[in-house]
Amino acid sequence: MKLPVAELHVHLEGTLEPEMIMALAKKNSIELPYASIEELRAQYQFTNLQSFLDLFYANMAVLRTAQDFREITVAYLQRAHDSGVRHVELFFDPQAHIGGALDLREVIAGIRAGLADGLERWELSSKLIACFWRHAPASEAMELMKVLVEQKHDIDGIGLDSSEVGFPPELFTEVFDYARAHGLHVVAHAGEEGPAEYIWQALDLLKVQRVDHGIRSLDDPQLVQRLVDEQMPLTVCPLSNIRLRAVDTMAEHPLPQMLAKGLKVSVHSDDPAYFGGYMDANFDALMEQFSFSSEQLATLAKNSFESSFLDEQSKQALV
Ligand code: ES4
Ligand code: ZN
Repeated sequence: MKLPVAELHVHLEGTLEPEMIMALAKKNSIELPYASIEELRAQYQFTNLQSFLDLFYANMAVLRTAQDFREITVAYLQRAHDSGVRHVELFFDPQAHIGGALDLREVIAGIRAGLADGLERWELSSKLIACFWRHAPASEAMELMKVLVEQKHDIDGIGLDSSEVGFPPELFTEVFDYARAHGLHVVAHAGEEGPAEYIWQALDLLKVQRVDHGIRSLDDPQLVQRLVDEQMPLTVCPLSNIRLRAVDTMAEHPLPQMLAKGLKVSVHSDDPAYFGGYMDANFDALMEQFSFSSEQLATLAKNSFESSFLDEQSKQALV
């Protein structure tokens, strides 16, 4: 199903399709432990977030040049456009790409060139959000944060992702203070596998403008009340939740409950090449299970635009 929406929770590296991984490995002379696409695809069975992240980080090592980043960005935007997406706020993981021959500036320039291509070809507007790894030390994030700000890299905001349990948001308070002081937008993954307490921390300590996932908020009625009162955006990723076993089956997915409680939820694809599809596939799976009314669909679409970092005028043009 194709609904005009804003995609606010998609990781660029999670759009790397198996065919692209094999082709980039060949081009960049990188040895992968899989002999064929079928062997690679056979790895896509996840038991939790970490089992996915292990494969995800290994595969993204095939990205080696600015042109690689440009090409995968354009390939994703083409697919997003085909699935109804009108505006994208794209995540990427800087820590995955630096330390080798490639400079952070080149990575960002490659992605930005791809985003410019998307605007020109499909009128698809975009923002770029650099995510820090919560499994890495906050000191490393802080160093990188200063580079991002000092060199005035073309970044619209920062996020926090990777392994959640055991890495509470509070560890990154200083990094987020610094980012906000420099006018960057701030979001964080919280309450995907981790407890409601991590969502409280993301709100109170990181002072985020959106919570990525946030499904575990339902464990805490006081938190739900706060999120409803503040109309805090929650970017929910249904296929991701099922494939990572954060939710057992689509029938048990909390999205209908979240909508009914008045939470500001919208639907997103997270790592579409790994979790069974893009925006359209997420809506297909939801519709098959819940047969949302046109009113519910309109709310989800409206929430996606309103939760974006577009200026008011651009939002109104898209809603
Ligand atoms: C991610 Cl599904 C998910 N959760 C946390 N971090 C991530 N990075 C890429 N996908
Ligand atoms: Zn995510």
